[in-house]
Order: sequence, then structure tokens, then C-alpha cells
Amino acid sequence: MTRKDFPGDFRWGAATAAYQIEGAWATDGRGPCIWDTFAAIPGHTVRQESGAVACDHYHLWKDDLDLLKDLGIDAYRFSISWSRVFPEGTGASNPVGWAFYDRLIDGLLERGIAPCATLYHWDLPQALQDRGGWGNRDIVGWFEDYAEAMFGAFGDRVKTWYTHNEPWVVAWAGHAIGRHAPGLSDRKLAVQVTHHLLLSHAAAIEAYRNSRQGDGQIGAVLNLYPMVPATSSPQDHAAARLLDGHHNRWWLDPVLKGTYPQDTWDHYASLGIAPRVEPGDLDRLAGAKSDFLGVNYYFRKVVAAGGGDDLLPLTEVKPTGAPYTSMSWEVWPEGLYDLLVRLKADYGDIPLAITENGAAFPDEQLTDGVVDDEDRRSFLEGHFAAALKAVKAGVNLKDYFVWSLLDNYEWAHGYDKRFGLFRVDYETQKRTWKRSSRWYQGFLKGTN
Ligand code: IFM
Repeated sequence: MTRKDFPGDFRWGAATAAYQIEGAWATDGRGPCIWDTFAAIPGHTVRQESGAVACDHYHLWKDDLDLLKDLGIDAYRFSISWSRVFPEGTGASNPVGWAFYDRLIDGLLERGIAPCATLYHWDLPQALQDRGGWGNRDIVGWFEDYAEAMFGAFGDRVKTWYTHNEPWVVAWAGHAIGRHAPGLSDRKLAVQVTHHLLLSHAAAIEAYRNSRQGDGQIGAVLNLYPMVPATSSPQDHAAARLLDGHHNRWWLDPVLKGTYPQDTWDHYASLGIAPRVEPGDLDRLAGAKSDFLGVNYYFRKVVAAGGGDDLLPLTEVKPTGAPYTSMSWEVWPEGLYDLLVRLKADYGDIPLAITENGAAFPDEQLTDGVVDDEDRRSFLEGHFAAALKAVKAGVNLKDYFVWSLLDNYEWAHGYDKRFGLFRVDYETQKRTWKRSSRWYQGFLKGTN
């Protein structure tokens, strides 16, 4: 397999997110975000680690862009820190923060790399959380204003925009499970948050269509999983369908069809947690047409009926036979093919982008100055092959971003989990090539 097997305009890239790499949390007027607050509370993150310094990309961005250039990628997916550009989320802007993204975007273009920007990758300005955060319907307007400002400032050079990254995680991990900022445990609120996130996605698309610089592409990024029944029993099939509604269709249907899936709606309603939807909301969702769908794929879920709770009366089974990553995620490249083919079958020919795919491994072995991560290299090769198989099956796949450019802050796991194509020594901030990045470079340059 070489890159020539993929369509000529296929884009290869790497992805990151602001809070996970930038650091400089209190530098140049950046306002606090909910992860600064959440991580400061003992017990929330491993060793109480935060993104305060992370990879210090805010200062080392030039070196990191040189790595991207050396790697030979076409596109770079990064996120904008809302509280760096608007310290309070709304109102006064912070020009020094904007200048950072200007430098970054110009630096990418100078190196021949397409800048692709995510508006929201989980780091809500704390000032907005203090006003109710994603639970307050006003956030739809706050997000729209922020999005409009970003399109105005950077839309002349950024031609690929992502509204939200993995809104499921924002709603459920942040507001029901409490494992992510803002650390709440209220499932009714979590479902209301899903609705506000979806409305804000639609509002950002509207703002983009109205922007003078809205001549690029915009869409959402969802974390999606093939749901596999553990056995052929009708009960396991029903359990897999339930989880599919909760994780996948609750987002896919509104984003791509402008409706909520009836079965999941009825299930939430039976528990008294269906969202409050105001007249016109569904029309707004339906009217916001995406240019593409961003797909983050990491693993499949194998589902058995029974266990769990009244929301999800099921158990996720850990299959044996395949390797697992440091996150205890099964390595299952076939799942990527299954997912892409299913999206085409159920949602038509909307262009798809793999906006994240990658793996955490221990990365302990160093050979000749290179991190010897054969596990990650073979993970990537297997998933690239699955993507190619999907392309050959007629899936309209356009981009592939490896998660992540650098080892970085893996949220509640702190710095324990290494996902990078480049190793980061957090003491010295030295970046080191890995066998996987050398292999990716060879794949891109056609020298493997
Ligand atoms: O690190 C995260 C990223 O922020 C969102 N997608 C999944 C990655 C790995 O857990």
C-alpha cells in the first residue's frame, strides 16, 4: 500500500487540540477554561496534572510546524482556545491571543500545509461555565458570536472548519459521568446539553454561510463506534441498537438529517430526560447543511444485554484475540471499514474525513535514538489499509488525520498515555521521532 493507491486529492494529516498541547495557560492574557478549574481539584486527573504547560506548543509552535513539514503531511488539524481569543468567552477580545493563531496559520501556509481549525475541543472559558455553560441555552448565541469572529479573522486562510469535536464527550463525560470538565453528574442536564451543542453547531454553520470568507468547508467531528452484538441473540442485538442510538445516531441524525432518532428519544423520554426542544429548533438543525462529516475512530464496541443501569442496561464485552492499547482499547482496524461503509449506507454520499485515528502505547524502547513503537506503526498501517478498502468500496473519504502529532495531555489520564507520532520529554520539551512517524513519513514520500 502506498499513498498513490488513494485518490489524488486525498489529504493526509495530523491532529492536535489546544488544551492538550499549547500550555501557556496564563500567558498573554489567556482567560481560564473549565479544564484549568477541573484539573486543580484533587482526584480529577492523574497526579492532578493539567494542561498548564503541556507541550509548550504556544512557544515551540515553529519547531512543531517544522516537524509537520518534515513529516510531509498535507493538512494540520488544530483547535482554537476560546479563552485565549475571548478571555471571558464573550465581550472583550484578546488581540495577543489572536496573533498566536495568525502566526500558526501563516506558518502552516508558508510550509505548504493546509490549516484546518476546530472551534471547540472541550476547553470552555470558565467565565461561561459560571453563567451555566453548555446547560444554558444562551450558549448557542455565545458560540455563534465566537464562531463568526473566528471566520472573520482566519477564514481568508483556513478553508476547513470543524464546529465541535466529539460532542458526546462534552455532554456525557462532562455533565453525567463527571470524568471530564466541568465534572457534573446530572444525566437530564447532559441530554439538554446535547441539544444545545447541536443547536450551536447549526448556528456556527449558519454564521459560516453568512460570512464573507465562508467559501471553504465546515462540518462536525463525531466519535463513532461500530456496535457489534456479542451474540446472535435478539437481546444482544437490541442492546447494540440501543447503544448505537445513544452514542452514534443521536448525533448523526440531527447533523445529517435534522431529526432525533425516535427510538433513542422515546428511551430518554421514558426516563424523563428527553431534552426541551423549542419550536423551530429542529428546522434549524435541518437547515444547517454540513459540507462533510468528521469521523474519529478508535475501536468498536461489543455489546451484550444485561447489567448496566436503566439508561444503558447492557455490558460492553472485551473481546479476546486482538491486541489492546494503553487505553485498554481493542486494536480493530476492520471496525473503521465497517463504520465508513455503514455511514455511506445510512447517510448517503456526504464526504467523510477521518479526523482522528491513533493509539496510545507505552513507547518505552529507544533504538538508535528513535522510539521503537512497532505497535503504533502497525496500528496505523492496518487502519490505513482499512480506509483504502473503504475507498475501493466507493466510500467518499477525503482526509485522514492521525491522532496525534505529539504526545500530549490526555485529559483525566494526565500525561500517562502517549498518543504522539513524536515523543515529548515533558522535562526538556525535546521532541523525538518514533518508528511510526518515520514510517508515516516514508508512506507520504513514497520511500517505504
Ligand atoms: O485525546 C483525545 C482527543 O482529545 C479526542 N479524541 C480522542 C483522543 C484520545 O483519547
